[in-house]
Amino acid sequence: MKSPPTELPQSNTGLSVDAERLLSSLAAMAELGATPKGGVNRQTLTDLDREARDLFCTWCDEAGLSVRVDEMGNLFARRAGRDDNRDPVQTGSHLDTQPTGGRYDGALGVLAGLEVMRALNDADYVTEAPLELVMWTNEEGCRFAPAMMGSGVHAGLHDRDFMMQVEDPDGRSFGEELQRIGYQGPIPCTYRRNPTGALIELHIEQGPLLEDEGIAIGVVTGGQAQRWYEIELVGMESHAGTTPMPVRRDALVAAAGIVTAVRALGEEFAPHARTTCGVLEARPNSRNVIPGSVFLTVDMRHPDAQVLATMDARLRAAAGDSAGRERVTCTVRQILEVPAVEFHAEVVEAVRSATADLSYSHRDIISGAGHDAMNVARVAPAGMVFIPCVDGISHNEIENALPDDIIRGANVLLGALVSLADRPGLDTAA
Ligand code: HGY
Ligand code: MN
Ligand code: MN
Repeated sequence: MKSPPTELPQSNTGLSVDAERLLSSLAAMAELGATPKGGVNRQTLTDLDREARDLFCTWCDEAGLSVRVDEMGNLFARRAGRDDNRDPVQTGSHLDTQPTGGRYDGALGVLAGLEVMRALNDADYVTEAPLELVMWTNEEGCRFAPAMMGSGVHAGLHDRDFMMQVEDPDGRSFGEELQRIGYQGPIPCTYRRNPTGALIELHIEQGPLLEDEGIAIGVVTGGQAQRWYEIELVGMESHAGTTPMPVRRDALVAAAGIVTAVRALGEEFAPHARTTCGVLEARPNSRNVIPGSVFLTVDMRHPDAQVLATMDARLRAAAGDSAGRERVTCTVRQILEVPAVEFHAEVVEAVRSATADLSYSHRDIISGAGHDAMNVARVAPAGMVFIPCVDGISHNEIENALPDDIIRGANVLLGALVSLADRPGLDTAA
């Protein structure tokens, strides 16, 4: 693991984060859902998510932040500014994880944002515009699809009532679970009700680029487009021992053809395309019954929306062909479309100059993963900061980030947020 020099120079604002405090908050949060392999399983709206939210709110109270909860359970923790009429400069991320998630995906952005508030308190520094730390509900989308749900309703990309009735694999609805954990708030989940002057999200890169190049900070200029699909295949359940091969209508064989085609699409549209089948449920899932039906998910991404549209058409054709060969029915449902996003030039520049001010090595980078900041960018000035993660691994229990990288990222976040909050409001149209 090559990593940049370990000096952590002070910014010219004289402000800096408290490294030990941030690292111990990350360690404490990682205890909630800790797995034997060192990862975290803290899926959205579970009791562990509630514990994480409770801890987050306690820490915000201790830091003197006033917390409000919206209808989707998004949490907004506000630090007053000298001019409280200004739209707040926001930061934050998510606390929900994948089932085999890591300690930093999401939690880094939330807790580094909290550390920024704590560091400003230590310095008795009050920014011109208020600051807000946001914890978005259900960023991962693994228990309740789609991903980035809380920020998606906030930004007007998803309908709140539709999301409330989305069910998890056990048939529990999002709305019931949100109420059950006690985090369905009274505040409307709309951007208009919770405006953003500017937003910056700190996240691990979740890829190998920064580490491979020995670069400390990724100045994120945008995010790639992504589409999520659910595919239902229906054939004929039948006896594994008596049903002759030529008459079978095997939904799993049809699914296998689609999985192979999805992988081939990723290779055909290399080097930027990313294609994944993450969920495959064969029913009745009995070893001596020909699968009568299969549920399959597809995740496709590409920086160029046009190419992704081409891949969409190819996926649908391949699914139809594979189902046709096996004489099974095939339904392809697109459940998420995140357009490619370009972050706001002034926010990107604030990140770049905060990084340069600290003499950290940096490069521009496009996000391969989806993030809440990409939804917010649809309605307000937004940007992101990346730090390397070890071997570029994420969505895996061995996900790791080095302490010096974490502190560098948090110091860049501090400098960029203060810079944005102390200047006149951004031109939101830019
Ligand atoms: O899928 C993603 O890119 C994010 O981790 N939700
Ligand atoms: Mn994330
Ligand atoms: Mn993630």
